[in-house]
Amino acid sequence: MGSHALVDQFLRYPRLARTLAAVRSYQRRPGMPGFTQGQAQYNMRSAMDLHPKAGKWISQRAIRTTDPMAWQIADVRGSRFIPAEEIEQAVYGIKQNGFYVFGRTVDPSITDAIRSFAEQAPSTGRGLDATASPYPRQDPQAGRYDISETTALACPEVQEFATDPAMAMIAQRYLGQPVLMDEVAFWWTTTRRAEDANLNAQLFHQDRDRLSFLKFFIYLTDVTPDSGPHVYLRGSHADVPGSLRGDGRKADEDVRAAGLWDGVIELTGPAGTIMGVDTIGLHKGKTPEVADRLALENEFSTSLFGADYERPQFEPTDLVRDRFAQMPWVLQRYGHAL
Ligand SMILES: O=C(O)CCC(=O)C(=O)O
Repeated sequence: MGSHALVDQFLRYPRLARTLAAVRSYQRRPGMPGFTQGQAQYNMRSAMDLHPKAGKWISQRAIRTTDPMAWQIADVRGSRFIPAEEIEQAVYGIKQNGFYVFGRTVDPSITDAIRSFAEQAPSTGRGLDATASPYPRQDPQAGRYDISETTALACPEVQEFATDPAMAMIAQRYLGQPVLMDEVAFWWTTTRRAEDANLNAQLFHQDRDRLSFLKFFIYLTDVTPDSGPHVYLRGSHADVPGSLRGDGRKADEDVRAAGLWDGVIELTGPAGTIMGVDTIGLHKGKTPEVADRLALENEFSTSLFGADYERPQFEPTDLVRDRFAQMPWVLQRYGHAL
């Protein structure tokens, strides 16, 4: 290790201490603080180089939510995505491997509705200098097209997915702290522009926008090894060698060089497949070769400390109003729309 790298390694410890203090101060602010200072975001990401569990460690020490409402979750039997009887198994599977693929696929009437919505919704091609417009499925120009959260929430089934109580319950049990729903992402990946792998999250990386979080993905198209599966390094949520701990993208070669390629899993499945994934573990999307992929994702985290977040405006369905009444803390980011 060069002297610069050694100094940087050492500096992660004071950055960890500063992050603990910054999170405590953030949590003391009333309501939902608007943003986290850039330097504090940098310190957090840098401290997370120390170990894949560093963010969870900080979260457990710095975030003490006293509001009893924070634990309250709507009836999990109301979920049309996750069977209530699979919740414990899912928590166990994520703890063991870093991910869990649910045994049941979602009813095609739901996936068809979400996919039809995505076929006409405005989306933005990464790396293109163009305004949002419907995904040009027959002739895409970019490797990834993102549909914004505000746009996505015009679809009632996306609202239902975003506010799912069973997913909130799994995140709460897995992370051992109250969680709030902090992000919805919705995107197509295409067979084009494989050279933009970095831009399109198709190189291994850890997510570090928050300290402690869990994501759920649903495929809205059939996903085979050739059509862009989500790829995960089994067990990397719990530990990885020093060579793979830094922030930023890593090539497949880096994972091979660490002798870990046997642990790389491609998560395939038909439209309607759902998975819970701790994306502090090393993961990526695989560039599709034969067909595009549509995926929808939500994230639950223990705090909004970290990356800037949106407060989308949308017209809530009756179901979402009802869920908000039952779990206002979990859904607080949508409070202004309700
Ligand atoms: O496309 C995928 O499966 C992974 C995407 C991802 O890791 C990201 O957007 O950060």
